[in-house]
Amino acid sequence: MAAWMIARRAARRLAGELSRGGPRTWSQLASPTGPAPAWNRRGFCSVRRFAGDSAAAAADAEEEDEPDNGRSAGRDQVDFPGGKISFVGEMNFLPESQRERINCYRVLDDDGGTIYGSRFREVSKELALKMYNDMVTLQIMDTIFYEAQRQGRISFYLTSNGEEAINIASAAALTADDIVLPQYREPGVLLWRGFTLQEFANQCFGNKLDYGKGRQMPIHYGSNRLNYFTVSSPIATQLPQAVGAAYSLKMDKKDACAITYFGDGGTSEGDFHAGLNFAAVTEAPVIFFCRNNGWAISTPTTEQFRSDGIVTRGQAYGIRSTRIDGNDALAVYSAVRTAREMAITEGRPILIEAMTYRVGHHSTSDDSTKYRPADEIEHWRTARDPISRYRKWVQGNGWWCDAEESELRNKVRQELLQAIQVAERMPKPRLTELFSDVYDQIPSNLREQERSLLDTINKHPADYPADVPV
Ligand SMILES: Cc1ncc(C[n+]2csc(CCOP(=O)(O)OP(=O)(O)O)c2C)c(N)n1
Repeated sequence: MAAWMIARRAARRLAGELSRGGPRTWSQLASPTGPAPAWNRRGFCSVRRFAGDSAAAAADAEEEDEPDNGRSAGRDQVDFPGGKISFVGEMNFLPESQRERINCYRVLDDDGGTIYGSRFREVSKELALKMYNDMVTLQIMDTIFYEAQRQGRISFYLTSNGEEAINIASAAALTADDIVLPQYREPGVLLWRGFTLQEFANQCFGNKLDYGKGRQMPIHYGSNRLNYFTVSSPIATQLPQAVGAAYSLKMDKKDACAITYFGDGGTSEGDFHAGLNFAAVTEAPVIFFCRNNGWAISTPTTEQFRSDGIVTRGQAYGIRSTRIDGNDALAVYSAVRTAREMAITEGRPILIEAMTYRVGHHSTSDDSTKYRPADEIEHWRTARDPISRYRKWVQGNGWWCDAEESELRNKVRQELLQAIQVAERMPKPRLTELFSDVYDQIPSNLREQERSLLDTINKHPADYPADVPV
């Protein structure tokens, strides 16, 4: 035991013995005869054990041995607003971090074998293959749309490279009634729900079949039919909205939850904090799914926050939280299914932090080799690729072979090229759509802007794109 720990223990004993009846140990506090601390009564302990491994057990043992988290053996309790709190004779600052980082739930090792003793939710052959199919489809979709942007056929694109397991396995663990409020790097959730390649292409080309009528940048997908809120550019705005949606599901006693996705960068927004607090207080059945991919455009997580990632923040807001390997499809699937059940049956928010890496550039407007080493990207693209890891597991079960692989890749490629051709030829929405749908009755100032736009086009027709009908 470190010298400072011995000294602190001695001080604690002294302080306890000077007060009435001597000190109580952590185990006494947690024992059936003593009052269990609030965090224990809420079941945080058992949740940690479910997700944990020997490291969690070691951490538990350490807690019994040496409490240093401000919940230690105090005797006199006072009813402050919000509940009883113990007094201690020692000034106690909560440490800024735990001695060990929170561990990470994983099922598949890097070679696609299941880790001995890992617990995970059963995945049937049919489900496993649909998951694999969609992960590959998402990867091909990213490659082809990215190329289309480079060819100048669409104005913008953003890939989910390296986050295919997060996209598809989390979607697979939900039901169609669950409401999705995405950031922008989760089109795979929509793909899983049945958004067609043609629908993706229509949105990216902003043609007249795009549900947003060409008014949003590419990749801002949305679908009423599939319970998928439209992506909005300002990050983290979807979090408080997700809590509202989840709360309404709870009021209606629906067997459904809301799930909202966001990146590590999104957690610096005020909306992240408002959303978590709002959810904890209203006990809304919402899953906060954080994709911690290490980067927010060019800002690494080391410059984004000093906490042990995102998972620790959940507990600070009174939200049950877990950290998982986001590149492990089975871990993602198991965690989201379990989170979903807890959220709905217990009426509570859950936070999941999925550790991963953004393999692609932030978007087509970015060149990430300017701020991170190319070999780091290459390592994650190859050695840590979630698709090949999952494929090894699927293939190891005898469910997949090389011939099926090339057939699938060719088929998806063909379908996508066809969808792009159709989307590109489809006329654009009329210009007047720019002004519709915001207000029930278009107000006079917007009418005025519409007239002014038409006048300008009439005066300078050559400066206006010929393929947009006026
Ligand atoms: C409110 C707001 N602030 C800043 C931006 C600019 N911006 C767009 S994406 C982005 C980084 C987001 O990073 P992260 O949440 O980690 O998601 P990732 O792109 O890594 O998936 C920023 C700062 C924005 N869109 N909205």
